[in-house]
Amino acid sequence: MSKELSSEAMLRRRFLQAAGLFGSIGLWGGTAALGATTKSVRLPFANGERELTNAFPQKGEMILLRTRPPLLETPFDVFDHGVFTPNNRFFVRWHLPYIPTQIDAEAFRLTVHGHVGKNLSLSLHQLMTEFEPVEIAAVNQCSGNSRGFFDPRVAGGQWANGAMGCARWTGVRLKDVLDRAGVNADAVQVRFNGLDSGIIASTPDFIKSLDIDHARDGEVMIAYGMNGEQLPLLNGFPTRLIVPGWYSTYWVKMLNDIEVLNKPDDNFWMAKAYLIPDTPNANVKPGQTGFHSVPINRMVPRSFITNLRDGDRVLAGHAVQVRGIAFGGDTGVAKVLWSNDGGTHWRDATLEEDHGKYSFRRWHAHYTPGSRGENTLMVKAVNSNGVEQPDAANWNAGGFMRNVVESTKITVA
Ligand SMILES: Nc1nc2c(c(=O)[nH]1)N[C@H]1C(S)=C(S)[C@@H](COP(=O)(O)O)O[C@H]1N2
Ligand SMILES: [Mo]
Repeated sequence: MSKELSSEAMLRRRFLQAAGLFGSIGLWGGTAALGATTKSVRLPFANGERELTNAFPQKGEMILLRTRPPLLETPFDVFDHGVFTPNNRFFVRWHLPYIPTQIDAEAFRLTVHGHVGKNLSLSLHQLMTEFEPVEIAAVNQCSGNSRGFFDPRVAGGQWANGAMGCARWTGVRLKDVLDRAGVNADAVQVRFNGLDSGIIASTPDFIKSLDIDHARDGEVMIAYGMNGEQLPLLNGFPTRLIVPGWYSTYWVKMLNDIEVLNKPDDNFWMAKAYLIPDTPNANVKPGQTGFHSVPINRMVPRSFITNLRDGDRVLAGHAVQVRGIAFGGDTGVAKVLWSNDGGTHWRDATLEEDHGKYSFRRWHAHYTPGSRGENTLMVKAVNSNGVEQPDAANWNAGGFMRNVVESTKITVA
């Protein structure tokens, strides 16, 4: 897990320096983002026209879904360049309009309280020096990634497939921090809150909770580093929760408050929002009622072709490489299958380097297009629990957990 942390002292120095340097960030996109660019893209569904923006701090070119609070999607071609999504192209999603634009890294404190032996108030320096640093490669994916493809359409951010990314997260185990506070025997859940808030007091603060055993599993972590750098402000500087294998609604950003609870959290964001039907693949029929709902939780496998897209042309008889990314969801990728005949025959793709079970995994295959005409390429991941992507898309009113087998329609010329 921490094999890349060859010099822990050096690593800590780097993040501390970064925190000092970038501790306060003044300006960010705000309304300046609108009209700052005329470039646009067309996402592959109705009403998919979007502006491309460069107006947000520490961010390169992103697809603009909304300015305040920001929703920025990663342009899909970014995923063709490597396993790790660069920090400046990593998607951004916030719920509440007030996000601090300046954070004093020296003054910042992470507090731990509630049903614990002793309350903690930890500085960034303490987090980086008093706990063992750990690193994990993990996919951060919005529950509503790909929501724009739902048919019939559903309300919510109309993302294409770019509300996901994979990074190497550096930080400390949540377990170690909880152990220092000393969790009481009656603890049931742990609740996480960040520095963002609603402008009007009636907007419920964005807070999420995990069961106590999950919080203490040694994998859930408090990260201060992302791909070897500090976290971009919009991805949660200075610290965020990492919940490997779970949808990113739990990955609370600008995390400054941890509360140990002795009863299940019934706040809005746990009890009312981010609920999925408790059915296979969170799948129901439009209009269906009477099913049981549960908080969204573990991710499911997905895979994508990243170097060819709908409408691309390839030459008959000329070998091309088909390549892309896959992830297993809450466990590793066991295999990636691909088809060049619309799903009649499937073949194993070659898996590339394994960066750990929660990471993207690159894959490739060699494809020699046969007869001329339209052709449908497909890709399907099977995870190491034997779970494979479904052939038919799921549907639910929240637009959550899409993971249907993807198709790319190309022309053989
Ligand atoms: N503090 C805070 N953390 C948050 C959120 C938020 O609104 N506020 N949104 C969550 C959701 S729903 C998603 S998809 C991820 C997005 O993470 P990113 O912006 O770093 O890509 O942040 C999560 N953490
Ligand atoms: Mo999300």
